[in-house]
Amino acid sequence: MEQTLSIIKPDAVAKGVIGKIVDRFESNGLKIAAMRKIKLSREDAGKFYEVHKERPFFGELVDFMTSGPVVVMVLEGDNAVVKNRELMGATNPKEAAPGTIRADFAQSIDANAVHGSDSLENAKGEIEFFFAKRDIS
Ligand code: DGI
Repeated sequence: MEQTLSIIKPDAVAKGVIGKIVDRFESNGLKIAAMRKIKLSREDAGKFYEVHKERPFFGELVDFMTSGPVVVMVLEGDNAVVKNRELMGATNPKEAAPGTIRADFAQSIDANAVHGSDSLENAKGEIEFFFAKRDIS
């Protein structure tokens, strides 16, 4: 059984599709093991996306991720990291396969509805960034 971190980003929270996105996970064998709605500080967002610090879009990414509340979740299930990435679709919603979360709910490459850990190792660190052991069940 694997765990991965998912974030419903500010665009999707503002559109009122938290429930629809959570349904995609639950309907596809991913259990919600932890869940919290929060507003990221600029410091949080910068730390979370530290790997992208040198990229030209880093400033926009921090602006966007702090533009409104997000929902952070731990998803649990067989092959959870890859399964979540498949359900999300490609980073750019214009390239995301039909029926994926980003194809159905995202507008643009930055306002792209969801985040998901891209490896088991990163999932561990990202889960620890937001949740204590006792928050996860
Ligand atoms: O793991 P992903 O979210 O699919 O993609 P990633 O880790 O390559 O990038 C993290 C986020 O950074 C992505 O969800 C949106 C943003 N981003 C990535 N590439 C670009 C970008 N934002 C802009 N404005 N332009 C980009 O080329």
